[in-house]
Amino acid sequence: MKRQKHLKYIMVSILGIFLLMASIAPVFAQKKLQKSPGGYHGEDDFHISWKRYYSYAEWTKIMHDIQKKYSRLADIQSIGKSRMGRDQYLITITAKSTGRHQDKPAMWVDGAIHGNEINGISCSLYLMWYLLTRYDYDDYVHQLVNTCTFYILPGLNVDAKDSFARFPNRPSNPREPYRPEDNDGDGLYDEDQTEDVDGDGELSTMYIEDPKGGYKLSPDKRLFIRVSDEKEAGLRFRRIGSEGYDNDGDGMINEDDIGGPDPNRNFPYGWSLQAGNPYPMSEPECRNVYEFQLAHPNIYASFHYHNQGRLIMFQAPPALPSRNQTPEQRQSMQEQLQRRLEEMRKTNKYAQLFDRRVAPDYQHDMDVQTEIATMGARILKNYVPVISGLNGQAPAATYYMLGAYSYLIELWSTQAFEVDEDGDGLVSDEQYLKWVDIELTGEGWVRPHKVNHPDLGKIWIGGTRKKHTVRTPPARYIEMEAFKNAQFVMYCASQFPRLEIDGITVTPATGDLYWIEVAVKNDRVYPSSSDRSVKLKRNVKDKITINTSKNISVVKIPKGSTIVDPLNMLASSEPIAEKYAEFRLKGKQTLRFCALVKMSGTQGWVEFQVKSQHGGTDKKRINFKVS
Ligand SMILES: [Ca+2]
Ligand SMILES: [Ca+2]
Ligand SMILES: [Ca+2]
Ligand SMILES: [Ca+2]
Ligand SMILES: [Zn+2]
Repeated sequence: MKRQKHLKYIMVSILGIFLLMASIAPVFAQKKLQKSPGGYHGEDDFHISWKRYYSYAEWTKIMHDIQKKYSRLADIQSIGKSRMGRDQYLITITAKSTGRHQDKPAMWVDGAIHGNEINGISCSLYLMWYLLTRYDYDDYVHQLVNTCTFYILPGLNVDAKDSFARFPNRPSNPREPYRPEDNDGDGLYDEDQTEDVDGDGELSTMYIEDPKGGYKLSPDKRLFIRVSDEKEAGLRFRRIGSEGYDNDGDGMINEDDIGGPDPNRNFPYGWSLQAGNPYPMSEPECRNVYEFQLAHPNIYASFHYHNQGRLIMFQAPPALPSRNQTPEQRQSMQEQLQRRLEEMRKTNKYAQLFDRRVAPDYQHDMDVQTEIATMGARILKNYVPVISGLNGQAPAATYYMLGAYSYLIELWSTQAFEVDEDGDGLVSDEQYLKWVDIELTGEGWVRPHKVNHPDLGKIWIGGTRKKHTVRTPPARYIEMEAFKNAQFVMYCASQFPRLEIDGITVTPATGDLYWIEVAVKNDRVYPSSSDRSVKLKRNVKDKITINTSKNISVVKIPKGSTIVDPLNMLASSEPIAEKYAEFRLKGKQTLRFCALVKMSGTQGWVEFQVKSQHGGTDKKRINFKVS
């Protein structure tokens, strides 16, 4: 064995081998590159205050202004109009100097498909701003914007979100696109909506004094609480409901509010009539998004911002049907999983494992999503990764119909993190008020107060949380959430596939024949195409092409793995029999290819080029001569 190795060494050494690297992307120097983490990174080159929410007119102006300033990196378009005729503006971010946006792997980001979830707009705008302002200063951002495209649609449901931002509203309303619906069946559409009766800018709850009522004021007079002792003396109240008038005089208040079907049940995959009515893609706001995505097969992954609950909801491959498992077997499997996770968390507290068995040809997608979710848990800190559902949701269509990895982020929560001291997952009014007092320094609560109501006479209003505390954070917390989330999106984009020719070796065979071996690697988490896109036949295969000097020809060899190194039977390669071979590279995978070439004369060159729809291109050449 030793002797053979020695022989081989001698044979190779008679060749002078020179590697020439052909650089693909030209290098663009960063004139303002900041090397100190404590230094200025450009954000104030275009100042945006993150200490407030914006109306549609305001945030679309911000988009247009920043695009003008960074026109070499950004373009704006309207992907279509909402039901009420508002433009859905999308900003496309990529360095134009390094290629066209449609030729680079892209991240889709949208916010506020539910109109009340306007912190999703803040997060989308923040990502836009971070990428553009830091491009010249920050090497990481520079590379991302050079090599990827970001399609950012800050406010998807533009009608409802504008109403939510500008007018007094409950934290969870208005939510749906403005398709007229007759909720009370009286033949009129949206004829009795909520109103801010006391004009304080909040939609709170109305109570009326009633000796037989079931509510009383709490000792500190901030809450309406249930009466426990019937005999106890004092004021009693009856609860009426949300602030508003009886606009149509039918004796009911707020019985026919604005808003149609749930837009995040309106997408085609897993759609059902009950939630997504009247038919898939019936809402123009959703259809415009899906049509844009269909027309842009370079979209590799997507983020969809919602609130609330601090969740990283990712699309996973379909679960294998459980084959006649008994409940006991099922439970034992879950316990095993739990034990493995506990073991993993001894060394990484962010480790994740998910209870989903998938078919072998989906395993890589499952592994990739697990790895990404683990990093998400680390970057976002107090967010919990979970597998997302189908049900006509936007991310389900992205993954299952387009083959792009997708993530639904539930932003913010006062529910289990900021306020829930006893950790039972619920927030009592008392716990909430403690948060208001300590961290919001008194803001965030509507105190009960007397009001004259035109229909009801003397009433009380109050005893509720204010709009921007429950589902949309108080303005002071916007940037904290937005920054972490921008980091996670950027991390994912940084893991988009990148194909590289790693090394080329030349080994003499017999006479004028030579084995050329080339390694192609992808050291990113994501594969060159998802398992799902392969299933959908939407993936474009990666391709390796061989070129040679005139005196070198590629010898035809049969397909199938070839052992190029007789000393190492495991070092098998796929032969490039003709001019090219097609393949698919998984995340963190290296594939080897070989070609048998015949050379006349004493010197020549062989060049390899790889081309991948999402993983870019690379080219390397090897010159060799027999000395
Ligand atoms: Ca009606
Ligand atoms: Ca209605
Ligand atoms: Ca009010
Ligand atoms: Ca009414
Ligand atoms: Zn939502």
